[in-house]
Amino acid sequence: MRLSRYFLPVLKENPAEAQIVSHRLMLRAGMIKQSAAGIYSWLPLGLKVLKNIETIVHEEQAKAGHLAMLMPTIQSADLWRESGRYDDYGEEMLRIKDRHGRDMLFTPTAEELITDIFRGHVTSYKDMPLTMYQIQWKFRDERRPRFGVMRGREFYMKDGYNFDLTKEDAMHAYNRHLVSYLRTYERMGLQAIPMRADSGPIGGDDTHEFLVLAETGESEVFYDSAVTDLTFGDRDINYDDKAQCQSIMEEFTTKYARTDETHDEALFAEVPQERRKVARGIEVGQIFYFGAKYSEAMGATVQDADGKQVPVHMGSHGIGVSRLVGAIIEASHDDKGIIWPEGVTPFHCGIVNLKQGDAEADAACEDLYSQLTKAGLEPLYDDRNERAGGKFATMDLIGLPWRLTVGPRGLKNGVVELTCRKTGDSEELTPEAAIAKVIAQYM
Ligand code: P5A
Repeated sequence: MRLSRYFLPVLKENPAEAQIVSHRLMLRAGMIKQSAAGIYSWLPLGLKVLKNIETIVHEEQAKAGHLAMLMPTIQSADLWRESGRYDDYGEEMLRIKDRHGRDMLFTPTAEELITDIFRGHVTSYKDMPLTMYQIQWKFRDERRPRFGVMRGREFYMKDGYNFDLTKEDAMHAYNRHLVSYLRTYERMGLQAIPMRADSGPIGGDDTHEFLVLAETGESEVFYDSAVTDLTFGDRDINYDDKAQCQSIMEEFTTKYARTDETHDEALFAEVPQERRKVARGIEVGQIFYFGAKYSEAMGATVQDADGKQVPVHMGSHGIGVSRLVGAIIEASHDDKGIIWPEGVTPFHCGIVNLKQGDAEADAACEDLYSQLTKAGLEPLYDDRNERAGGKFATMDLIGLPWRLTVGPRGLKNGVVELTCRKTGDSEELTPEAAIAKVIAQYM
């Protein structure tokens, strides 16, 4: 992409309404624009990051054997009356009437709708286990929408639902989700710690939230610092292997890590004092097992091997896809701007032409651009007629991991400059060597 043809409405000043750094940087980098309280348009740069996060979620869900589908955002109130949640959900639910006066709503979550689909089609235990998920917009009329996409009213969520014959199978689904979420967040460059939590309006007793530690996080958390040493890494996982999934789940959840809702001072006191941490975190996901709560209320039963009708065991699992954009920035930025992890960056590399209009510099930039593109990467070429300082400031603000700087002086010596956004380190390399190095980062 050439910056001269892109829509990147960067702001020079810090927007007064933004209280935390991710909100400030998303506005300044031209990623989002507020349209109403807690409701945002995603501008081209922001959308690219959102889609990259979505792709990682889809890929990891596919590996775990979960099936992608899509449900509508507008639902009939009738299903929610069956489960009892139409009245229980309270003011967070946006209620709508259609032209015939029927009660509709904008979906805040989709346990009812998926249960309705399941009961309409699945009648036998032979068609289970089954896990389906979607990535779809949700609406919750939050009392205090704030911090940009972190606590929006409209937000993008991955929501998945498992249907199993037995509690044991459903707990395998729970563990499988926990493992797949660990991998998902790590690919985004994040450490998200599973913590025992409260299930709120979704229901059930077994639930973990995934928290990214950050001072600006809205949740207070209590944990044994040993949990921060755990990483999933590149170990092999067989998602059908119940014992393996369970042992990874135990590895990541046995040490003390809880949100304030479930915090237990007496248990916490058993953690060695130097490892006891109280901090703040951003909730980027949550998994639930709630057994037959919805299947019983809505008559989602199947025939088991003995020919008996039994309600199915269920759980649901969510990832805050749009919130993650903010969470990643909270975890990765400096005073100049965003520092994208390579897994989610909107462009792989920036190209800064120090002397636009200089025949040699222009040709060298075009050549870098076409070679990177041919290699399957997406560079962002700042081809505007602007001061070098302004170009650098924009590149630093939007946070691409690598920057190639091209100018007549370097070209005379046959070199361009390659700069790493994270470390600030620069090196002079031949254009070929610089291209090879950038490509190698994404292999
Ligand atoms: C699980 C999927 C559920 O709704 N039902 C379907 C379950 N869980 S949840 O914890 O309530 O939400 C899942 C994740 O969505 C993100 N999230 C939000 N993101 C931005 N703005 C909001 N107002 C908001 N509310 C929830 C969180 O990351 C949460 O973990």
